Amino acid sequence: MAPLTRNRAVHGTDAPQQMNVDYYAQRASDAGLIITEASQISPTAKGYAWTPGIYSEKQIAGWKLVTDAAHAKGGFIYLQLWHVGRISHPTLQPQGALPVAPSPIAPVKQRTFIETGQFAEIGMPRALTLNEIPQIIDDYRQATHNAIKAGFDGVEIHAANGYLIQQFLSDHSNQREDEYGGSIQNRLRFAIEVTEAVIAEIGAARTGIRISPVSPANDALDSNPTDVYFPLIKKLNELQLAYVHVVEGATGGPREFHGFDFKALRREFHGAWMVNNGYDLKLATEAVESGYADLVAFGKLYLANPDLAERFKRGSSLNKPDVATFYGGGTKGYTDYPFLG
Ligand code: 8OZ
Repeated sequence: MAPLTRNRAVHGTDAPQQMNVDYYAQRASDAGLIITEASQISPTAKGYAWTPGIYSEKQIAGWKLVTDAAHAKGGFIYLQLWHVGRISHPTLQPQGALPVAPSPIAPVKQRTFIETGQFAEIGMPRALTLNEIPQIIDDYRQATHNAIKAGFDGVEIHAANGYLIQQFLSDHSNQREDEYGGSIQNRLRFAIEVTEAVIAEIGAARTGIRISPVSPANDALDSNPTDVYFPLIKKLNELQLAYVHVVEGATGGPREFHGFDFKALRREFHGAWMVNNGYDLKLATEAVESGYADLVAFGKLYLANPDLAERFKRGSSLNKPDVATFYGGGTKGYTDYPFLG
């Protein structure tokens, strides 16, 4: 099950609550591995209303209920670690501050969803100073520590979809002149240091990372993704991760992208390769049987089908995801999708 933002944590504390426990428990005996929705590693890491955090005791306690329920069903569950960087809004930030980013560059025509229940334009972020970066890396380490306390089997680093780590990777959003910007090696530095910090807490065998090399999501597409992602994969080989998780194409959109060779990128990596974006049973079976992918993550199909794998096995029809209930709200469109009889 792929990570899916659902905006249903407790308002005010961003702690998981009973309906979140029920939602994950419904899917835990069916999915081989659940990757949770993205969860902010600190208050500044938040970019949307009611997303869960993994930095406070209340949040850890809420997640512990989720992992206990998933494990009781025989499931495995990884937490996705998230810092949104510039994809936020002052009303979501401590003291109404500006969101932080590698460089003071606003994403073009991007909106976020704030706690009034409305969409808001994303503005200019504040560039992180060089001496603030170690604290953010330590926030990833602490969040990993918290995830272990909360009973997770592992963590996935969210380096995709135009959030902070991809903002450092991309020449479009990173125009720093210090050791975190400029050359490819410098733009990879933040991603690698975060990954090393996470591994130091939980071990490489329980650490995955998600990337989206060609996704225009949140306006962080690099001008030459091949130049960035092949060296990144080479570096990741040295770290012996549990897996690399790749969003192919535009997140939630077309899989086609001219001039980027995902098959070659896969061959570059020596470990387990997880793919995502628009997979159905046929495409997934081909990806695995051809030896291209080791794992396939399903997002919207799992959202709407708590027993997706069972439906695949039986060749059953699938429930349709209801877009109107994706982000925010209660149990409607969340824990009420029917199971097979
Ligand atoms: C949809 C809405 C809000 C956030 C991502 C975490 O794209 C997200 C996200 C998706 O990775």
